[in-house]
Amino acid sequence: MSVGFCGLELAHPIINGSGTFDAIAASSVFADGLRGEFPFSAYVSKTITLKPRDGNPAPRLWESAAGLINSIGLPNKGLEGYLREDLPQLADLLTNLGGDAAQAPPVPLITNVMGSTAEELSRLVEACDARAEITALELNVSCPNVKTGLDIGADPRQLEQVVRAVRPRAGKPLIVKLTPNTADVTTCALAAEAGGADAVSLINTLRAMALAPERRSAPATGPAPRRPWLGGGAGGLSGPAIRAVALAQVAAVAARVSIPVIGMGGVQSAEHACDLLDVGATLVAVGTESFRDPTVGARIAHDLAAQPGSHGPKIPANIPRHHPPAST
Ligand code: RRO
Repeated sequence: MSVGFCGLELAHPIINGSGTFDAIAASSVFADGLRGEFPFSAYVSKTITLKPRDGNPAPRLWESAAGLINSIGLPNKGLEGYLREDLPQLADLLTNLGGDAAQAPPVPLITNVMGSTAEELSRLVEACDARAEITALELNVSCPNVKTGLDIGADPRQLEQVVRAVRPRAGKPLIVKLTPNTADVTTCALAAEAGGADAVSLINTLRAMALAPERRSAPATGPAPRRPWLGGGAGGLSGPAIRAVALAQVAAVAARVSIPVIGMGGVQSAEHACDLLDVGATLVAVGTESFRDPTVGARIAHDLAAQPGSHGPKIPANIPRHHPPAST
């Protein structure tokens, strides 16, 4: 079930979505259990920014119907803190797997970075590229541009410029994690490819919000106001609720780009992973489900390997749109 991806040979196609599996925390909780069977064939770090960040005020999570809305706000130690404190721990964990059994091959580390300008991203990429412990880089482009306020990844022209600027700073594979919160994700994927991305990953969370159940005390006139539940205001929806959206976006992107695609969104089982592989994904990431069951990645990888037949695109490249194009 091994799979080639950007020059790497991975043991199976199941990886984690950035920010959904804390390998350092998991290793202290599960100890040798995690070392015995690491659930993913490559490990994606949470998002790292140039400066340390505290993240958004609580509450940061809301359970919605069949999903989870988060507004975590990128808490992290910043680039220096990551390289000094987290990277040695991650490298030790990912290279010393296998538990009591024979030494398992190292699990490659993909570091996810986010910046609000091409300069910031370039500094992050250059510093991570220089570290031998890191195998590949993922650019999180769901970040507002400081000047325009628009998400870098939502605007194809801006996205292509940013990837083109960052590309020469990385000798390692460069994955662009696309945002689904855009008019046309396929155009954005093609822009990332044109800018020099080696792979794209999708989908990040869908913009969403939840209102606090209780009303504030009523003013003298008019209805009592409601406020957003999440401390950060709006958030991003993940989990089974977005699975069908993810499948449609991954299928649309995989049909157009020539670079590998990492598909994710609401995956809970081998069947869901198989769907993404069958529409053209090379790898599948598991995200929200790992919060419920941190071992789910291993189960999905096993179940997938037990399924007969090889996986890969089995549907026509040109999937009909719901609305056919208007005739001229
Ligand atoms: O940290 C977050 O709030 C966050 C990030 Br960086 C992201 O890419 N996607 C998401 O749902 N939350």
